[in-house]
Amino acid sequence: MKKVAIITDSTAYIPEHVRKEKNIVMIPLNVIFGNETYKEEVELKKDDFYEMVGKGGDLPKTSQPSIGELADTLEALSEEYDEAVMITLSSGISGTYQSALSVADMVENIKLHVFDSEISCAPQAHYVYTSVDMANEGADGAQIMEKLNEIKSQGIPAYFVVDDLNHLHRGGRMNAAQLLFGNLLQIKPVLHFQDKKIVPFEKIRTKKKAIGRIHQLMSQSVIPEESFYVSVIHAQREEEAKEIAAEIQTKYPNASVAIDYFGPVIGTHLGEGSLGITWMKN
Ligand code: MYR
Repeated sequence: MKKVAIITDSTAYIPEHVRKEKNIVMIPLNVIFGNETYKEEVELKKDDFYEMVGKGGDLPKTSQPSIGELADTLEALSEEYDEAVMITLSSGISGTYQSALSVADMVENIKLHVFDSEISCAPQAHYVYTSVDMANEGADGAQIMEKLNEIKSQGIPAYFVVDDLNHLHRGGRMNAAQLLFGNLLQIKPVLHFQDKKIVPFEKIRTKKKAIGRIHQLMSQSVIPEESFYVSVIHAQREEEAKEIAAEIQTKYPNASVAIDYFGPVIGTHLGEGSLGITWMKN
């Protein structure tokens, strides 16, 4: 029996060796500096990206994968697979999901199921790993989609804080009215996703207090004796992320705590110095 191919976009930031090991197909989004377009994670890795931004000059922009690239990937997969499940970043922040849906209608030799994660980064990767495990156990595309929707309906808590809200404002990923309301630009609000979009969760004055608030939200939502998975996600703040991860690990010895990164596309919109924490069932 043919297995289901599992596809995701680059913003799940699944390291290359894990993608290879788990046979995950990754479709990159693009970062554009002036006239140059780079496929993130392939032509532009995170450290080079943040170095380029740090040098000043043109501020980057981002774009979704082209329909042609998606169609070519599907065409190639159809040689080996009858079905594929593609997990995308939120349709509220990128056109990737819509493009994948159009391609699903175009391709003939493979059935493409498209799942809108309604988020990005580590929570998106969690949907991908669940899909891989199910596909390896023989589940078909419809069964995988059903499970992903079940996880989504339970929700994956994810909160983040940025150093400078202007990046989100400039990239149009946060509503100007929300930003200006209550002078959000002067403070460090805790952000989260609601209805596929980024919105302020709570107004907090400093980053330290914002991280403290996220810890508090975690303690209200997890059962400390149970095992669960936590990801601390950062944009070039590895030491800070390690400290946060160590604190979480000490408080919850049964948790598996990982450190992940905001790569070039997400980093374009959040900016260097951003930190996020997400937790989910193992
Ligand atoms: C595109 O150009 O299609 C990509 C746009 C990406 C917008 C990213 C906005 C920030 C997302 C933050 C995710 C945090 C997850 C914990």
